[in-house]
Amino acid sequence: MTSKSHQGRLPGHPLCAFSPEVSAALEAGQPAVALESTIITHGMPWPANVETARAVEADVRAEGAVPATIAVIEGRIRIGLSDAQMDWLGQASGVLKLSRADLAHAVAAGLPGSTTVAATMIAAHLAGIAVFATGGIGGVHRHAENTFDVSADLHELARTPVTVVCAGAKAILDLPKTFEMLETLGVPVIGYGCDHLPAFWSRDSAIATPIRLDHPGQIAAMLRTRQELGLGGGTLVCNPVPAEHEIAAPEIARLVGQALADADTAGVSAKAVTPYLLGRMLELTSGRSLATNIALIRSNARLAARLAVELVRG
Ligand code: PSU
Ligand code: MN
Repeated sequence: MTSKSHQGRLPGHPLCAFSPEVSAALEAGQPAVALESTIITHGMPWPANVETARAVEADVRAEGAVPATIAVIEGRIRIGLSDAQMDWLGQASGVLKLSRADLAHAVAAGLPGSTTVAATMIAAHLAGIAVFATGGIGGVHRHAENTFDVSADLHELARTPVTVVCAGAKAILDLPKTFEMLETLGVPVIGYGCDHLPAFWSRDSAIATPIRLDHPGQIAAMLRTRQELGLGGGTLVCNPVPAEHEIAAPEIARLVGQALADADTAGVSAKAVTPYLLGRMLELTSGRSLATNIALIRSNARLAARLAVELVRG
C-alpha cells in the first residue's frame, strides 16, 4: 500500500476539507500521516490533550512528513485542523465520538465529531493517506461473551487499506481475544522490534508477536508486497512504549481490575466504556498513565512518519 499520490490533481472528496498544509503536501506527493481526534476529545483532559496533539504533529514534521489531524466540523471531514479548530476541539463539550456507524450522520447533520481509529482510517483512505498514528486501538472488551462489546476498530482494520501504528491494544481490553480476532479477520500484526506484542502502558503483553520487523523499510516492503498480492484491508504496527515511560504490567493489571470494577458499579456501557476506563486509570495512577499515553503516541507518530517517508521513497 504505497501512499496514493495526488500529483497533478487536487486531493480528495467533496465531503473532505483539507488544510492548506495537507493539501499542498498531498498534491506534491509528499509523505503524510493521519492522526485521530477521539484521543483529544475523549482520551485526555484539557489542556494536555491539545498540547499533546500539537507535540504529535511536531513529531511527524520532525521526521519529514506532514501531519493530518482528522475531525468532523461544520459538515465536513477536516483533513488537517487549524490552530483555532484544534483549540476549540480540545475544550468543546458534546463532541460526538465517531466510528463507521455514525460518521455520515455527523457530516449530514453538521454535528461536531472526533474520529476514532475506525473513522480516522475511513477518512485517511478517502484523503489518500496511507499511514495513521494513534495511541492504542480498541478491541475485544473483557467479558465480551456477555456484552458483545467489540470495538469497530477491528473490523475497520480488516477492510480499509490504511496502516495503523499503535502501542498495542489498550490494556483495559481482553488482549488475547483482541489479537485472536485480528488473526481471524486477516489483519497482519507487526511487532516493531519486539518478540512479544506491547500492551499500551506496558511493553510486554506476553503474547507472541506474529510478524516481527525491525526497520520502517522492512515494513514498507511488506506493505508493497501486500498491495501487489491484492489482499486489501489494513495493517497494524505495534510499537512498544519507550522503556523509560512504561508502567509495569503487574501494576497495570491491578489498576485495570479496579477501574473495571468501578465501571461496573457506575453502570457504564457502549461508547462511554473506553473513555471512562482511561479517565479512571488517570486517577488511579495519579496522572502517570497520562504521561505514558503521551510518550507512546509521540513515539508512534515518529515511527509512522518514518514509515510514510519510506513508502513515498518507494
Ligand atoms: N488511543 C489512545 N486514547 C484513546 C483512543 C486511542 O491513546 O482515547 C481512542 C481511539 O479513538 C479508539 C477508541 O478508536 O479510543 C476506542 O474506542 P472503543 O473501544 O469505544 O471502540
Ligand atoms: Mn465498544
